[in-house]
Amino acid sequence: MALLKVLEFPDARLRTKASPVTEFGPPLSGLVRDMFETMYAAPGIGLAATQVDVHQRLLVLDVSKNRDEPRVFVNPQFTLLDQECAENDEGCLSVPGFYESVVRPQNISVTAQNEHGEGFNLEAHGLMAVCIQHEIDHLNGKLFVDYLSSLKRERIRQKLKKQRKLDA
Ligand code: QAP
Ligand code: CO
Repeated sequence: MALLKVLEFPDARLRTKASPVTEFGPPLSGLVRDMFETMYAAPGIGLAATQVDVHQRLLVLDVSKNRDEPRVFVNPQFTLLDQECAENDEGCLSVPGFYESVVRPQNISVTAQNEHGEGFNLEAHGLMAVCIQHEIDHLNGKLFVDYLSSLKRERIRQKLKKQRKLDA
């Protein structure tokens, strides 16, 4: 098991569009295990492969209260079930320390594969729907700060830069 290094905004690698996963097997399972370990340690509710500098279409999440419902989505796609949107505070392991309100659809249908390559379909609502969309955005090179005003985004960029200087 290993904790993976998480890329931080504004790292250009977070802008990479990930490629479909085509190889299922031990290397993928090892990556999934390490991504869960990294997510639970943070602690976080979701992590996309892009964030650990692996540019493949894979994400893990666990939005359960007891942290005992790990879910893996390989090559995920979603459609809206209706037009209902709501505002939620979002954070991101790649934007540590910052939480901002983002408006997103609340009801989606998701198709994906599990880590063995078997297809599945599920409906997601509320936080689970928000988290899946946030993580799929990562696979497309998009961050939640992109939904904020440029003023807010630049302030976050400056504060993270200062914080990293203090940490160094
Ligand atoms: C995405 O994000 C998400 O700032 C997952 O210092 C979050 O798990 C979707 C984290 C909220 C919807 C709502 C953030 C950990 C974890 C931090 C996360 C931090 C440590 C973020
Ligand atoms: Co994120």
